[in-house]
Amino acid sequence: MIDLIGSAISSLNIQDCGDRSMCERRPCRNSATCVDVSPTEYKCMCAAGFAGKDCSQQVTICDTDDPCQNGAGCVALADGGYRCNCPLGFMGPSCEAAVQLGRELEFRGNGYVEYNNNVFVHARNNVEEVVEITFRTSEPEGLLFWQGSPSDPLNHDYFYLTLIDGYLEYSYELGSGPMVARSPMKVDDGFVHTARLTRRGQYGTFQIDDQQPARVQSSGRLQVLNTPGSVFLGGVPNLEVYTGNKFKKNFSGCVTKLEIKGREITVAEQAQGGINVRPCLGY
Ligand SMILES: [Ca+2]
Repeated sequence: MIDLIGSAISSLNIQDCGDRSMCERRPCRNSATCVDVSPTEYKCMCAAGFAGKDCSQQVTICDTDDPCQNGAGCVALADGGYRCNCPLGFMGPSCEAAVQLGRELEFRGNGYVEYNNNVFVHARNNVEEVVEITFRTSEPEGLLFWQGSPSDPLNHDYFYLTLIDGYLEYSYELGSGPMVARSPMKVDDGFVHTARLTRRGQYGTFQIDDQQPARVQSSGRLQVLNTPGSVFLGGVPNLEVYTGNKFKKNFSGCVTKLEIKGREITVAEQAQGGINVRPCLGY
């Protein structure tokens, strides 16, 4: 019995590694240095930026220095630096500064505010819905307002307002073909503009400032906007996941007022999340 086990172990040893050292099998990854500790043990001395037994795990400044405060997310940059995604109510390079977010919000193309979808419910299609957004920007591209859930395979409805080539674009999709309307003039001039979007079933209007409202209509026959997802102001957490890459960028500039169905929507009262939003001071 004992002999059988003994010969099994020795034959295993011969097949497995013979008389070569552990390091001769090259177990260390990413240019690490291998050190034989014993005939059956090795140690990898990892190169900078890697960790783990075999140095296969990448580490960044976010792991080593944990530089972001107040629950902020850390993003390692290609140049070795980092960026902190500050939660609502904090700003600064490390999100170290507490701020009060009032009515005027500044976005820098990397943030958004998320509101529960109960701020924009589409219950009946014979009631007019109105969204009014007052803003200023000098950037020709940027998603201002989004509600939709393209990750739901059965439901591609959406409602949005975005800047594209300096123009405003208002669009909604009820399931049978979208309505897409562009502003007659550019609005990326740094001045304050108000967009007034209305919709009743497939019909709507699109008004910029005190101009004549344009009548708009979605194609097909469907009437109901089915958007179970959150309402986003200033952009979304991930343009691919949330919008199917319909847009190039989140919004840069200030939103000074958001009103939905006649009710002012504020961060203090209705926001359920968001990142990288600051009071609109210098913009
Ligand atoms: Ca629909």
